[in-house]
Amino acid sequence: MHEEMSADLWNSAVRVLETNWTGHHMVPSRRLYPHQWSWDAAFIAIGLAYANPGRAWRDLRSLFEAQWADGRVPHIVFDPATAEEDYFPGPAFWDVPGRGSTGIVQPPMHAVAAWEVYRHAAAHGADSALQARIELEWLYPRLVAQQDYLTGSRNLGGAGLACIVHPWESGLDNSPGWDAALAGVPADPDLLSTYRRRDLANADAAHRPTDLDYSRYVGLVLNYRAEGYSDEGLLSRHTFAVECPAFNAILGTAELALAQIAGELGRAAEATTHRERAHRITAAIAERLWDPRTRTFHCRDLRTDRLSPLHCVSGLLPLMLPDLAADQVEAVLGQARSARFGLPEQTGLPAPSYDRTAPEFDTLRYWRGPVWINVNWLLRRGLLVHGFRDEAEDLRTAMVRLVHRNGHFEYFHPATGEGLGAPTFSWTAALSLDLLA
Ligand code: 2M8
Repeated sequence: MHEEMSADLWNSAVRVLETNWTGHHMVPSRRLYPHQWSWDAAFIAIGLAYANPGRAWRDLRSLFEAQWADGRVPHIVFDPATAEEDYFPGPAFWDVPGRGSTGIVQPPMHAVAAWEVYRHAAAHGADSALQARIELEWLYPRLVAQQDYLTGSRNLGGAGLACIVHPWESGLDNSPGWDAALAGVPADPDLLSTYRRRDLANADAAHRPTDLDYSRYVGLVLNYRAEGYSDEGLLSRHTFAVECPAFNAILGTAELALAQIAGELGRAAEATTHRERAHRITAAIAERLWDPRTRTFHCRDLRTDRLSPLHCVSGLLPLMLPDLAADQVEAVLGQARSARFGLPEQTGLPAPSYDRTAPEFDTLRYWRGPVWINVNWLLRRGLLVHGFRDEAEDLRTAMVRLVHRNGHFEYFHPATGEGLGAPTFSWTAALSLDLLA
């Protein structure tokens, strides 16, 4: 990689993160997403670990200060300085007591992020190392509570996996993986006429979820909200309940990061417990989300107890788990290399969010085809975990080249590489720093 190209990309990434810093947290992008998002904060911290660890800790703290008493970390922390009409659905719609957050979650990337920021702290000097220790001590019990919520209250299927109760919880909002489960969610076309979709003021409608999707998204929130976001008996009164392979692979990876953190903090017994929990999560993913016919992972709809037959990039992410059985590792690698996802050796581009060969593949519409840097960063991590160094390096180079050529966009056209969505997007910038380091 040319030094000049690396320096350009590094500098532009730092500028994006400067622009999106509010003084107390990072926004994903200024106009489209004017609040703080949960898993964005984790990816952002991973990049800030190189450029500004103080801000990484500040951002994680802002998020965890909004953690609920039951351990859930909300998917959005609302900025009181932002007007209600600047994002839909905003705080009045969610109607959470205290009104500072939503009531749903996102993938628990934060233990991984905290460990990454901690691990790099000493490179910034003794004060940074000292601060990192204090922040890690502060975060550790909160990260444990987050995991306990997900493996406890959200273990709706009873097998030890976390169940998501809204597509927004996956982070892969309109992924085709949810289509079958969403078909069972009542869509009230009149519901949306009472609200205004703010996203369409800042993005092309063809690149976003449809109105039909949004009417279901809104209906699901209203249903969860009606019982104060309680998970008690949720399966019998909620129309969307899914076990996602990506969410649960991150859940298992988080336990492994917690084991490292606990070890560092001198809590050896707890470290052992976290490793055992990671092992159990891996076993449950292998048991419940693996389809021997397609030889890959799929999401399970708990309401029908069926696996989705579709191939989403989420099905590749259990590769992050070191205990995954060798035949499953080989099969997932085969999927990643196949025409469906075509690792860079075939396309020169990172993996798309959805199967290129499927009829629903849509080059523009958000999580239904475009390339996203965060999931490719996770996929690369999986490749490294299992020793596929050449593939991991090709993927890293493809990501760096894509962002350097096209800018720090939210997502990218999976054939041309053209940037789509928000143009100065925080996690694209932050992860670029990690990929360059
Ligand atoms: C997208 O989701 C939000 C809703 O949470 C939206 O569409 O308004 C997703 O890409 C999600 O993964 C991401 O965390 C969020 C902010 O970047 O935007």
